[in-house]
Amino acid sequence: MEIQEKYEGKKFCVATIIPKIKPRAEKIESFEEFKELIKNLGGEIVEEIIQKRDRPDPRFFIGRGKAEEIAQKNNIDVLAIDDILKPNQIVNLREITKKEVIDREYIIIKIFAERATTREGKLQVELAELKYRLAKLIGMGKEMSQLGGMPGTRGPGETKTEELRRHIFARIRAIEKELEEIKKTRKIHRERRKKQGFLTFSLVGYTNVGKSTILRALSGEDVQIKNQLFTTLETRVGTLKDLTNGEYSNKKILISDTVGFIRNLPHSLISAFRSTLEEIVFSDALIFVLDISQDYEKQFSTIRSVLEEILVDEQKPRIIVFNKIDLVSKERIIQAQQKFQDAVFISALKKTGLEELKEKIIKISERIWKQNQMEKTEEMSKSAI
Ligand SMILES: Nc1nc2c(ncn2[C@@H]2O[C@H](COP(=O)(O)OP(=O)(O)OP(=O)(O)O)[C@@H](O)[C@H]2O)c(=O)[nH]1
Ligand SMILES: [Mg+2]
Repeated sequence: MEIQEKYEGKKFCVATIIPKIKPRAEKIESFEEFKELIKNLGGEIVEEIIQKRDRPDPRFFIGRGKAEEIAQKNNIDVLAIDDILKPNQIVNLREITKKEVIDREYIIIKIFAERATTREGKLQVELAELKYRLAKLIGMGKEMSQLGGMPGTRGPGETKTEELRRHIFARIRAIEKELEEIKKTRKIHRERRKKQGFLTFSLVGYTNVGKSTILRALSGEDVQIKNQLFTTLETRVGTLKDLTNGEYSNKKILISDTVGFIRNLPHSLISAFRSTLEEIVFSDALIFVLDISQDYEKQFSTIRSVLEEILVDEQKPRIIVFNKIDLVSKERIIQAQQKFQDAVFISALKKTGLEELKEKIIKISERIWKQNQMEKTEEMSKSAI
């Protein structure tokens, strides 16, 4: 597939479709976010298309007419569609527009690719990209074979894609093997921590809501904090510290920070990042972080759907934290308080509300330790009988 590796300075036409009758806010918000993602990649948006149609065109997504219009424009390098395109739609759009054509999934994979720094992160991104390419190739194989040969026979196109497919499969297997090794080491560490009575609280939330800032504020860990999407792609763990004197408040409470979420996080990325996301699955409790200055209801539902997808136990204790309260009015805080009555309201940047958060963490920890102790005693008495 002829996909350019870098988008820095490239000129983008961004496009989406919205239903004719009842334009849905969700689509528009997603589109705004999509543009943000492209800017994060260094792309320049020169054209926006919001096409009113109830369903995507099966062959050209935005419709043949629009595609032909784009073909006429010389100032566009890339056509980016805020949705997941079918392989045949990519082929058709590319043919008609003569531009590079990419979708939401690929844009997110590319951002991850730019941000990955660790060996594990890089491998996971490569895996996601290969899975993406494979999915598009499977559809394209059919397209190409129809183009290249008689129905039912192997056309030259198919032979070529077959070769590529085999190559991709081999690389996927090699990466999965290496990731499996990393996963094993991680498992050993996790089990050791558990045996020693450590508890882990996982920060979960949308990207850029301030998870790493909270980790730094609570543990003093020197983690990367940036006003951009997907700064953190790996897992970092810190020990809960006393906020006034920097001493450990309890050496056995760990806070873990990991990759952030986004609406419609591609399945290829969720499955590739499974080993990183596993830290959430195996943690003892969760800290949901919501940015109060943004659409927090959407963030909340995104967290829930990702957790569901990675099979996190719904019964796991959780604390809901609203961050960035320094950016909003009192009214907005009161409104959120009414909806989420047990939530904690903080500003990790200004360091307000952190004591309350810490107290909640300690309270939940004591409850879990007590429960674990009871289970242990029960087991011991059972084995004594
Ligand atoms: N105003 C304000 N800004 C904050 C607060 N907490 C974090 N930020 C800013 O929000 C941006 C993102 O912070 P991070 O801690 O990197 O966010 P994150 O959730 O770890 O983001 P990813 O790693 O990209 O998923 C940074 O510019 C922070 O300085 C806060 O309480 N108030
Ligand atoms: Mg982060």
